[in-house]
Amino acid sequence: MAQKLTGQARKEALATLSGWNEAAGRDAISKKFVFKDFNQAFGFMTRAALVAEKMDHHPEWFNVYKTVEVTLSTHDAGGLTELDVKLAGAMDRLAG
Ligand code: H2B
Repeated sequence: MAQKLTGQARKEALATLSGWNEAAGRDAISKKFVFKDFNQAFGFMTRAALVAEKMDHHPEWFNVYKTVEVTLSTHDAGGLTELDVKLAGAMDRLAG
């Protein structure tokens, strides 16, 4: 099972991402994606869902019109792991 990211490894992993913040009150990262319209937002969610399913690692997310708020944490590990950082990077690439 993936191990929780701590210390220097955590610092280095988070440094590879941009626009992601450590969530308040829990061991997770979050980012608010804002698209041009609902089509773009939902297209992103569709593509991200396919990546997530392939990884067997799934986002918590909330969509309103053209915004998608994403929170990533590894439930099985009870916190942030390399899987979350990997999925965050993939989402950034999909969002362009
Ligand atoms: N997604 C996330 N974010 N965290 C998990 O711990 C997790 C998951 N576990 N997707 C997976 C599914 C697990 O429940 C299945 C059985 O592999």
